[in-house]
Parts: sequence; structure tokens; C-alpha cells
Amino acid sequence: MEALADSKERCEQIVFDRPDALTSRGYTYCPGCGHGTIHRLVAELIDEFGLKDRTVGMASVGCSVFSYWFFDCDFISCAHGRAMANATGVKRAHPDAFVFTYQGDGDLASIGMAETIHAANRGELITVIFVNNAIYGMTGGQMAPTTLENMVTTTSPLGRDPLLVGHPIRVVEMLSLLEGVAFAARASVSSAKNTLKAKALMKKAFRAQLEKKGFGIIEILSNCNTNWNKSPIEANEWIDAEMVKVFPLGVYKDVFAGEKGKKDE
Ligand SMILES: Cc1ncc(C[n+]2csc(CCOP(=O)(O)OP(=O)(O)O)c2C)c(N)n1
Repeated sequence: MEALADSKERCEQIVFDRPDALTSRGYTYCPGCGHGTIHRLVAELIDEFGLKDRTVGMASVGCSVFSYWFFDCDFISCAHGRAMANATGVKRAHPDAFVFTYQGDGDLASIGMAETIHAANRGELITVIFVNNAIYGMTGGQMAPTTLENMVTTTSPLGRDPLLVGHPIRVVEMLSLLEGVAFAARASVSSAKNTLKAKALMKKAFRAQLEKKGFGIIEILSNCNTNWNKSPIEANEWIDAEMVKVFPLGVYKDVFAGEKGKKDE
């Protein structure tokens, strides 16, 4: 009896558990990297909307190439930049599926930029999770379209020179101008508070698809402490101090704006 009471008490103390939509496999990400947190947010929403059995995720190349190990749902591993093209095909063939892409900035805004713009412009009913760490993480920290001005990377050892290679691309601002986009926002997982906000915005990117409003994208600023050569804490502080100046957090297009009684920021 005592043991039962003891175990009940311990059960009641569980305040944090693994979402059903995540497998128990350990992450391959560097300690402190934001991908793990963002995976969790996506999985929590899959659970909350009850979507697990009809979800198809699209893994991009990059550090999140193994997303299919971590999400307990169907997944397709896509060639560099082609996640939204794959997502379009799956969604059109299976309109009842919940289809999301999970892409880094190198994947989405470099090789995949054409797919990105046209999928958004067509208003594909897909949800895009865009992880912006301002760098190509997996391949050793090369410059990405989102690398900040003067930022040192392995391919810009003297800092990114906009005169030579252009300015950082603000993806959600750009996409928000397109008719087919129902929801476009930028969030960050640099702190617990920002992570909670990120989830509220991500929820709307889910709803854009579920309620057939149009294309939904959430850009999430995330650290790459390894290639930025910083500790995880320093890297998150750098997001809050520097990255948000170039990539301001906020909502850029919101088909749900003005909904009565709903506040998400
Ligand atoms: C067609 C193709 N070109 C290039 C590569 C090499 N490649 C693998 S991962 C990667 C960088 C991905 O960076 P990003 O999308 O920013 O994701 P992160 O690793 O930072 O999460 C590149 C260039 C590839 N796998 N396939």
C-alpha cells in the first residue's frame, strides 16, 4: 500500500513528459542547439491537434536531415531545397494529410528559394517550419542567405560583405507580400519566454493549413553555438542582442488577425 501511494505521488509529480509525436531516440543535435526545442514544439502541437496518424513531415538536408528518427509520424527525406515541392505533391494527393516541412535557412532560402516562393505564391496548404540559424550548420558553418552583415563564417572569413554577396534575406517579410500566404511570422527559441511565444505563433501556421486558409510559415531564430563558436548561453544572448535587429520578431501576415477573444503575443 505504501509503495502504491509512493508511486502515485511520484506519478503526480510528472510535470514534463515526452510528446507522443516524438520517438524516444536521442537527438543528434549539438547540446544547446535550438532544433531539439523546435522539434518539441512541433510535436506538442501535433499531439494537441490530434494529427499524429495523418501527419507527413518533410525533412530537408542539414542538421535536421534525420528528423524522421525523432518524429513518430510519416516522413519523407527530401533533396536539398525540395521539401516544399515534395510537400505540395503529398498534400495534393492526400488532402486530408497534415503536411509540414522542416527546413534550415541554407535549404529553404538558398537552393530551395524557387520552391519556397512558388509554393507560397500558389497558396499550398502546407505548414513550413523554417529554422534560421544564419549559417549552414551541418556542413561546417558556411555563409547562408541569412548570414548577417559582417558576420564571420568559414566562407566569409573577413565577414559578410553585402557589396560582394548581398544583404541577409528576410524571408517571412518577403513571403508575406504574396497572395497565397495566410500566415507568416518570426519567432525565436532563445529563451523560455520566446519559446512559448513561438509555440503560439506556430499554432497559427498549423491552423492556416487545417482551416484551409492558405500557406503558413513560421521562421524561428535558433542558435548554432558550435559554428558560431559560442557557448549555448552566449549564442542565445547573441540572438536577442544582434540577430533580432536584422530579423525582427513578429507577425507579418495573419489571416486570423482580429479573432475575438484570442491573444497570442
Ligand atoms: C543537393 C545538395 N547540395 C548540397 C548538399 C550539402 N549540404 C548538406 S547539409 C547542407 C547545409 C544545410 O544548412 P541549413 O539548411 O542552413 O541547415 P542547418 O544544418 O543549419 O540546420 C548542405 C549544403 C546536399 N546534401 N545536397
